[in-house]
Amino acid sequence: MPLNRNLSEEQILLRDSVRSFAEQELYPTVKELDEREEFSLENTKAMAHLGLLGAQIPEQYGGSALDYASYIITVEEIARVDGSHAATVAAHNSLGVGPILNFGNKEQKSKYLPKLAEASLWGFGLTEAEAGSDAANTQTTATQDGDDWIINGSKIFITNSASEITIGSTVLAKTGTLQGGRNELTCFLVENGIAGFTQKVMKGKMMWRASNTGELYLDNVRVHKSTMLGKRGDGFKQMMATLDKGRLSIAAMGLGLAQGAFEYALKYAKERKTFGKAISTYQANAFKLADIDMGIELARTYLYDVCRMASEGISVTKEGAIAKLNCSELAHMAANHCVQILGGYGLMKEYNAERFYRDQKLLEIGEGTSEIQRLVIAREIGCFDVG
Ligand code: COS
Repeated sequence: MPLNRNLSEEQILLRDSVRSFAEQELYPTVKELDEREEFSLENTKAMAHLGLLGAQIPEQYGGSALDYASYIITVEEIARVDGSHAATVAAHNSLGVGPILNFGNKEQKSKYLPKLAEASLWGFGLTEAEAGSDAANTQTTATQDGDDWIINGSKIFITNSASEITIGSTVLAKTGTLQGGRNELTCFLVENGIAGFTQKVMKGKMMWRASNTGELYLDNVRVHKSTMLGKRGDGFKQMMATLDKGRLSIAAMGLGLAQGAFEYALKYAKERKTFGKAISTYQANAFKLADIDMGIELARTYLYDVCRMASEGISVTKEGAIAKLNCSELAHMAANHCVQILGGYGLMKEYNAERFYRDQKLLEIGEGTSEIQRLVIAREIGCFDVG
């Protein structure tokens, strides 16, 4: 069990209530949803009802206004039970709500935040077929036409963007070319249902199979200039700053998954006997479990510390990358050891180890691959500032 160290009484209460919700309400459904590759409206509404979709939203807009560490704890607790549902919460708060909350004007906040605090979702339209790690290589364009902008292009792998309760997405588009040939990039808040904007659910995923992932198509989508987020040309920086903090929620998913896999493997290892003894007593297994526990303790301390920086408004470009990289590698190790300890059973869908093993892989790819995290850290420590 995680320690209460460094947590306030409110945070302990929050953690315990989200934990029992995840165990009692979500857990009984997650295997079947994963198997059927089905996003659950009912579970999403239940998470909204608990205040999890409004975690970052100020009270004046109907949200729970949690500090960053508290929000991260909610993601961690859901991920301890299931990656898909944790992805819905993390993507919604960090990437859906985040840009509107941090860069939206009063009208935009008043229009969308109350809905997003309830059971509505919002997508983060950054990634494209030709713009993944090279996020600035956006091919989607927005061309000015009087008071309107006409958007053309497509987005791919966008979490929460194509569900029945999604009301729109933040779309990054090229609005011009800067001196030196770089793209001028601008964000627009594009509502679902407007002419030319279509969403398609992506199926066939290895992991997070019960989360909603969409492909977005924008075919001469006409939006008013008031849908622009912040200033023209600020889009890339808004997206990068959103990812800096968003990576903390991916870290929380890695930490939660590692905790879930650890508890599952430890319980199994204490019950399973070979050669007349519980397999947890064999050094081969005991040391694996000790390594995961050590990783969890260290990762949690660092992550909560960085969350406090984020709550104070301190930039976490390097720290977010470190936390995300560390926790996703921890999740990889924990899920791998968990399968190994369960042996043949670890390979069967009936056991949670198999789902942990598939779900962890996304953490090393989504919101910036592990290679991009190393690049961000290397840039921040000045490796490339030579000569
Ligand atoms: N916060 C705010 N601004 C940032 C920033 C950050 N974290 N990172 C870069 N910027 C700014 C830079 O300061 C620069 O501003 P100026 O034009 O004023 O100099 C501008 O953005 C362009 O930055 P840079 O030249 O460093 O951009 P690159 O094209 O080299 O991209 C990486 C840098 C690789 C770090 C970026 O493309 C990236 O993070 N890629 C991964 C994207 C990702 O995680 N995708 C997954 C999405 S899943 S939701």
